[in-house]
Amino acid sequence: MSDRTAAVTRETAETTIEVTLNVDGDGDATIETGIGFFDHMLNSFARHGLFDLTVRADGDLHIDDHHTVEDVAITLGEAFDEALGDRRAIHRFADRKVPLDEAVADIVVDVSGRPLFGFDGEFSQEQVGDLTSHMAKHFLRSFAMNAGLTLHAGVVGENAHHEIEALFKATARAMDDATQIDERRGDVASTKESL
Ligand SMILES: [Mn+2]
Repeated sequence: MSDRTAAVTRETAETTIEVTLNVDGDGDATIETGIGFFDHMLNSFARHGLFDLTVRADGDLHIDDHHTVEDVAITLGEAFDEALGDRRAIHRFADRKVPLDEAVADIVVDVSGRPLFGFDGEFSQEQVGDLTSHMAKHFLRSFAMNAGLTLHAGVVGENAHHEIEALFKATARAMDDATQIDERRGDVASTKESL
C-alpha cells in the first residue's frame, strides 16, 4: 500500500491554510489556527481518528472566525481526498455515536466521492470561547463537500462545548473506521468499481 498522506496549502485574500495529513498515523497533531477552541477540536479529531495532522492557519480573525474555520475545513477535506487517492478497498461506510457527558453526537458517513451533508440538531449556546457554535456545522459541511463524503450528523445536549466536541470525536472515529483498508475487497468498494 502506498502512503496515504497529503500536504495541501490553500491561499486566498482571506486566509492562508497549510495542512499535512497521514490517514494511517497515530494521532500526532500540531494545530495553530488562532482560535483556541477550534485548535482543541482539531487536536481531538486527530487523536481520536489516529490521524497525524498539522494545521497552520493565518486568517482574517479581526473580522470573525468564519473564513478561517471554513478554509481549514476545505483544506482538510482536500487533504483527505488527496491522501485517499482511488479509495481502493476501504470500508467506505461507518457510523459512530459518541457521548460527552449530557451530549450525544451521531455520525454516519459514506466515503463515496459524492458529497452530501445532512445535519439534525441545535447548539445550546451561540459561542464557545472564540468559536461561533454554528461554525461547527459549517465546518462539517465544508469538510464533507471537499473530502467527497456523504455525511449525516446529529447532536443533542445542553452544553455547546460538549455538543461540538462530541461531533468532532464522532466524526474522527467514523472517518477512521470508514477509511480502514479491508484487504478482502482487493478493489474499490463499489459495484461501479470507482469512487
Ligand atoms: Mn473539551
